[in-house]
Amino acid sequence: HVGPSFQPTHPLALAPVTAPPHSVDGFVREFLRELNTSAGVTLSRSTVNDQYLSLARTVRHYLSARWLENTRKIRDTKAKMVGYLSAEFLLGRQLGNALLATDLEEIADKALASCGIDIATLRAQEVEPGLGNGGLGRLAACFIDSLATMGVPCIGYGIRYEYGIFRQTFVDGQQVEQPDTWLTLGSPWEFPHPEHAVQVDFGGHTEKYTDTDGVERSRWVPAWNVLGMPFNYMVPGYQNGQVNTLRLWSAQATKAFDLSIFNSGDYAEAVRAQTFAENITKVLYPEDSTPQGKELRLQQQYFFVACSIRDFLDRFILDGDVRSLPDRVIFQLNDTHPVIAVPELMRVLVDIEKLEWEEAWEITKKCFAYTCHTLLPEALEVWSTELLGRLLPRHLEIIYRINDEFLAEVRAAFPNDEMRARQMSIIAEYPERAVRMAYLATVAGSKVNGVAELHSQLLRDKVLHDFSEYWPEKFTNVTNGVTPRRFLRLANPGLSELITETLGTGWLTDLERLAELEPYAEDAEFRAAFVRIKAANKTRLRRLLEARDEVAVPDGHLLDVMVKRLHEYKRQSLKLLHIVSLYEQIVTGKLSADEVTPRTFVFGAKAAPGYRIAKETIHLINSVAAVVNRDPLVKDVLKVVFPSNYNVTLAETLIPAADLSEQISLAGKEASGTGNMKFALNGALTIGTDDGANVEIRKLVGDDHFFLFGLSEPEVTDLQTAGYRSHEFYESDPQLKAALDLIASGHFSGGDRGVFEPLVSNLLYDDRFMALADFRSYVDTQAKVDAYYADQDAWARSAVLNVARSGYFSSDRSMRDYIDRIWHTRPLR
Ligand code: CBF
Repeated sequence: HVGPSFQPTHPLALAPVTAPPHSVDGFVREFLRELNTSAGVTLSRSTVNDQYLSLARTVRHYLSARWLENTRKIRDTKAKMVGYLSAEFLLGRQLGNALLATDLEEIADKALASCGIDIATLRAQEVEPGLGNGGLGRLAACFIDSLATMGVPCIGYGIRYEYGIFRQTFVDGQQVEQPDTWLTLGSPWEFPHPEHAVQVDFGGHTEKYTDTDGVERSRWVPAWNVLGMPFNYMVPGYQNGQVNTLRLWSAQATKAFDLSIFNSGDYAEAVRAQTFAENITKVLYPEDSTPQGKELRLQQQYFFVACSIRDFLDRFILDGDVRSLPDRVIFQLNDTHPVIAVPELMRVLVDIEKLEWEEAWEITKKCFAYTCHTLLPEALEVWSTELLGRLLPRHLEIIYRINDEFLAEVRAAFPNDEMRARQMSIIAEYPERAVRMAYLATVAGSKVNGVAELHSQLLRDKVLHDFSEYWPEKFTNVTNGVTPRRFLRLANPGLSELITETLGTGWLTDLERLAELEPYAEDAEFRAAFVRIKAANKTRLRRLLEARDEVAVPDGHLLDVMVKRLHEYKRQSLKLLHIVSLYEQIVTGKLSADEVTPRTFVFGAKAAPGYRIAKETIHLINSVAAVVNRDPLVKDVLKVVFPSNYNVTLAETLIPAADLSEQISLAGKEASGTGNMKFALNGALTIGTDDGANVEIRKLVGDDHFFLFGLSEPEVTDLQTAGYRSHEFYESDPQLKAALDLIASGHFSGGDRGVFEPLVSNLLYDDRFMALADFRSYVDTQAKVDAYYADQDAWARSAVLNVARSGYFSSDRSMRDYIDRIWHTRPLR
């Protein structure tokens, strides 16, 4: 840093940074300059990639003036910031969002057209950064978009994975994972800052020593270290001139290259340290709800939070007064992945800043809040003390002390209740000694929130019951939300235009204003316009899938869509049973094709590579699709489409085209869901269980415009307690039996009964997520869907009402709730 005392002599260097002129000519000039100077080519010799990179850099110029100003203001005013700590940020493509945020869409279109370039081709050139698995990572991206739009100072901290979520391909219907090489063609949105690299230590041991004041202290003597190199990304607010920062860390070796070993001829050994270090941020763990990859994953988690805490102190606590930290930041822990930040901050405050333990703990408790995103016990991370102690010995010591003091409190509050103390211990003793990260986060966090009303209730009642009894005021709910900029304005320009024509501007940052559309549900002309837009969105999807996946989506079908990670609890298998059942009934003559509402069933899902049942389900979906799609008996009424590599970019075309949104998880298992919100906002009707945020969607859109089915959460619990035997449902429902028997017969596997036997057995004799118990209710409700869809006008009315009543699900509202209930931060303005 040259620092604030640096006095440049040239007057231009003293003036504020300015953006290029907001005009077509200004844009063309910047664009050509980028082509010539950054890409080093003339327009006539440039490739599409040169043009895309130059376009992105051009848009960046418009943002950076605001960005620099924003960052300066945050520093100068010492505004309290949100430090959003998340191992995942599933950003989606950046170009469209940046053009929208800067209000440059039209100018850029014209500017490029005047250069003979179709901007759509350049937009399509962008490879989305897939730095997240699904809902949790995408939620983080929506949140930072909303905070920037609301002018709230925020810094997102995460990991710059060299390979994001794997690219999914299908070979003979089975998922094959390819590396996601998102950086290969250049990454124009990032600003690397090697000079701000941070050292991160690992391993070794601790030792006791007496400091100069005669105080006995512990210190960490690490065994090895790596460097964390930051890459900054701009996070633009929507047309408000605010730009926040996302800082992602990449691991590098402290000593990358050993020249003497290289000279001795051992080339592999010469770069061993580099390879080892870089592995830390090499890949995103392709897991959605079960921990895996253990040691490397813990390394990743510690790596990014250690970098982030150091970075925050260095960049924002310039006077070195760490006691002011709670006034300057609230670190939001996005699930358990960043929770190791708690002992890390304690270590920094006690070991480095030499604060007393008690004072450090008071500060730490004010600096963190924790969001839990799951209800599945296997998704709550635990780290064995053996591993934690080996990798982070000082942190384990700190965790033990936090736990000892916490349990002393519990014992004092509940004397003679040792059972309770054991249940609440941060350290689990069985099946191995391990640290329960959710408990650590709950003990340290100023607040703990779930992500939908039902989820937060179940957290209080079940997963963290003892804690909520002990600290009722600590627990709160913030229902998730989605950014309307990306998922309505960018994804569905037709509908956005109709809304603006009807309501005027302003609704995009005040989404509750969609309620003003309600009366238009009764307006035949408005409905007709809505239906035309839906049809155009279907055509857009049809063209995309034809070009991208070489699949034909028939015209005039009800478009029934289920897109989300493949997981048993989400129950793609239940939807599949419905399809197989319809098919079976038609081919056996139980049902005439004429009686069936023509439907195209779309799936989009990635399965974690090590998740066998999920991968077999993908295979079965593709196998059913292959048979159904070529059977002349059903060809006009049933079509199954499964485009590979579902991602944010595909979602943006798929969701606006959907008629029916499938949200069919077993009640009590989906924490919230956010896809459910995106569909409703784009005018799809939901068929769903009483789970996650479905509950709130149904409450808001109304029972008449939502197809509810299945067991409720208390009914699920009762059935479990009574003893669930899925086989009995199979035996007692001939339609279900016929569908399962057809799969078991080898009909979809070329006569080979063995291929899907494990899946069928799993459903018949285990069925942990009760697909068979909900089958009857599901297919009966699907029949109601068919009947309702026959009345196109009624359907359109319901669809419009879904849009009008979904304003609550904006991530801007979620951010307001976090601010009011947890963060207490203020906008910069
Ligand atoms: O809260 C965001 C989402 O997070 C998950 O994807 C997760 O990874 N735990 C949940 O499964 C979703 O229900 C939730 O919407």
